[in-house]
This record gives sequence, structure tokens and C-alpha cells, in this order.
Amino acid sequence: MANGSSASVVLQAPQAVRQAIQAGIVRVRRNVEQADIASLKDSYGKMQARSENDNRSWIFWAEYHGFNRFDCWHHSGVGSQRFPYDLFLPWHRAYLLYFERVALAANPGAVLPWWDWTSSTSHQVGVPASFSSSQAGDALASGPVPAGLRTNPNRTRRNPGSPSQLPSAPEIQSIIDNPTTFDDFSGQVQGQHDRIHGWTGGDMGVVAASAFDPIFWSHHCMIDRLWYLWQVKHGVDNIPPSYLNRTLAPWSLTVRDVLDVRQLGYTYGASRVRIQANAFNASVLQQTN
Ligand SMILES: [Cu+2]
Repeated sequence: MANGSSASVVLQAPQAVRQAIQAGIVRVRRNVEQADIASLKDSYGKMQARSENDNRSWIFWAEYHGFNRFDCWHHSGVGSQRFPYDLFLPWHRAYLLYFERVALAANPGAVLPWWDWTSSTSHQVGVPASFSSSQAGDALASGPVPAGLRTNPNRTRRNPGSPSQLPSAPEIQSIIDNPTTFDDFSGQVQGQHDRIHGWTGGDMGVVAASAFDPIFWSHHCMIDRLWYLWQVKHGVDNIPPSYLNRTLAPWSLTVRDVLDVRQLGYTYGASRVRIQANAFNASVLQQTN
């Protein structure tokens, strides 16, 4: 497929998502410990094998975050610019959505799984075993880095801390339960997010390189899930109104567009979900197992 035509496939993805929602079915992002790991590995392997000039490649998508485009939002900033608002959560939600469309195109079973670093398994093994194969070039254990970043080693590396230092489930639950503002919640979640990047170490500890590591996507899936859980508890549209029409550059999606994950065609946890077409308010959603 030529690059030009695959670009339009990716950028028109919300149309396909809309059709899936109108059919009454959305995909379910699962815990890494219950996910379809074989499909994910197949998909990531295909993306990693593509040339970095191919807009369906691993490197092309990772480069939105750090080297060499640096479009990501962290702590009220993009690159060296600072703003009086913080799009960390909505920006990464859009980013995961587009990345997942590419992963699903490579293998329809490659729904992004979340890495629950609070689970008892994580507190024993640290980085999930499925992402820690010692086989050279394993598509979940490491990802390729572009020659412009460095040539040796040409794949990502980690240097994780002790599993006992990972956040506890009660610690994270208290952040979700605590009634507070969106900005305060976002700041607290970013603090935990930073902590996991640092704990994982190696390339995950560096903004320029982190998105090339396959565990990045499941770490951010966990972060997106925490926002989802907070929204279920405190309101889907619980965000300053001035945020709603801000665009999540370089994409044309706005903050309003990404508030309701079920509008985006996915949810967390339940095996099957029915949704009323064009529903925006969470109160009209019906979840079935
Ligand atoms: Cu991150």
C-alpha cells in the first residue's frame, strides 16, 4: 500500500469506529494478564518491520511523542512551550486511539491491553512477563529506534526497579475516589505516570525515546483507564468548559471528541457493550456482559 493511501485510511478511522458503534459493539481493552498477547505481538512485529517512512510503522507513530516531533503534552507543556491548561489526558487518549487503529489494521485482535502496575502479579514480576522475553528482537520486549536518535543499540532497553516499589492499588484507588478538580486529578495521575516511566528506566525514562518501547502503550493504556474510571465516578464531562473546543494537535480531534471512550469505540473491562448510537451522556449507555 502506498503511503498516501494508508494515511487516509488511518485518518478516516473515526468513520469506521462510528459504524462499529452503530452496530452496537465496541472493542474492550483488557488487562495485559488477560489480553490476546499473540495477536498483539504479531501486530507490533509487523509495525516494527515497516520502514520509518511508512505511516503505518512503529517508528512513525512513536515519533509523534518524542524524537523527533515532540507533540506530546506533559505537565501543561508541549516541547518547551507552557500553557495555562493541561491536555495530558485527552492528548494521550487521542494518541492511543490512532495508534490502536494502526495496530488493529495489522491484526484485528491487537486491542491495546493495559498494564496494571498495581496488581499482585506486577508486584511480584514488575514488567509483565509477556513483555519481557529475552529473545532478541521480541516485538513486546523492545521496539526499534530511529537511526536519527541513535544507531547502537538500535532497539529500546529498560532498567526496571524493584517490583515492590510500584504503586499500590489502594494508593491509586484513593486518587480515583477523591472528589477534586480535573486539573488536580490530571496532575496526580501524571505524577504516578512519571513514577512508572522512571521505575521502568532505560528508554522509558526519557520523553524522547519512551514511545519506542512497547510497554509505553500499555502503560498509557493504564493511565487512560484511570481517567475513564474517574469519569465513571465523577462525570464524563467533568472538565473545565474552556477545554472542550481545544484541538489535540497534530490531529483535528477536540477535547470534547475524546471525553467518552464509548463514543470512540472502546471501553475497559466488560466483555461486550451495547451503546445507543450518537449517545454522548454516559447515563444513556447500557453495559452488558
Ligand atoms: Cu508517558
